[in-house]
Amino acid sequence: MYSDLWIEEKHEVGYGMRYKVENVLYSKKSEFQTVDVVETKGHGRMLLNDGLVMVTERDEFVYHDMITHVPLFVHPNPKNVLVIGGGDGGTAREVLRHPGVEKCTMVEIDGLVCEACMEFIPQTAEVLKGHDKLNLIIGDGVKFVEETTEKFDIIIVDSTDPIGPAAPLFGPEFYGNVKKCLADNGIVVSQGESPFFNGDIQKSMLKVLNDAFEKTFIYNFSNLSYPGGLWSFTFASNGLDPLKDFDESRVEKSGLDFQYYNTGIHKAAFMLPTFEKKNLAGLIQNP
Ligand code: AG3
Repeated sequence: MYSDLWIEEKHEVGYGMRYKVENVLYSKKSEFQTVDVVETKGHGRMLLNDGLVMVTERDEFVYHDMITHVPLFVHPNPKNVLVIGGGDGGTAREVLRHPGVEKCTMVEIDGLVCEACMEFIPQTAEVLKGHDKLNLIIGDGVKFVEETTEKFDIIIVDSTDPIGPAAPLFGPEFYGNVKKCLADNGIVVSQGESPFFNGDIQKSMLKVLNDAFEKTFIYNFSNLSYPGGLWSFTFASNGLDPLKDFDESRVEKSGLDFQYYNTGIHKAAFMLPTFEKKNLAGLIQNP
């Protein structure tokens, strides 16, 4: 009975998700947050930041497919990609599967997240150990977009919830700078929280994006590890439309094999439940 260790991500609405833990592999406190990697019974290895589930081996493919392949297949020729956050490496791993990508810069604020994942979650973090197209920077993404003069075809904001170190990644100054360093045909995709629990955050994010960009969308996916299962990404651009400019034939031609992403899921992800559409009315161009 005493060896029966469970962890729980508690949600403020009085709900939690519990996982049986077989082994604690890593547990440290960085200057930003606590970083834990545990071996769970049913979800494989799991990364938690401040007790919130970030990644599990069992279902990380869902999130990483959808944050990456949706924009990379909408943009006709993405060569230079920026990832803000994404310390577990899963997003960079998927970006770098596209042979047309010449460079992927990743800016993660917390080196301990990369350290923990490189040691204990190689499934996502192997790529961080060295890839000729990856430029890994341990630093502040907010500062990076403020200071860089480089232009990116795609910017992916792979952040935690808007508390702690990720909070500025949801604000207008940040997106003003993102806009500045996007190439003309650029796309920015960001972690967009839960339609069920975070309607208010989604609304404020979409307001910020809608003020800065001509086109703004939100798209959903469902996974096993985030509160409620249904989760979202935002999509913004000054031209490209994620459905009208999606050339489906490129997916097959790419020869890439996916566990979650396919052309049907790409299109379906932009079809929203009514309550979400109503909440974001006037701020998104989803059909
Ligand atoms: N990014 C975190 C998504 C939000 C999770 N929220 C939560 N569990 N309350 C995941 C990083 C994957 N590369």
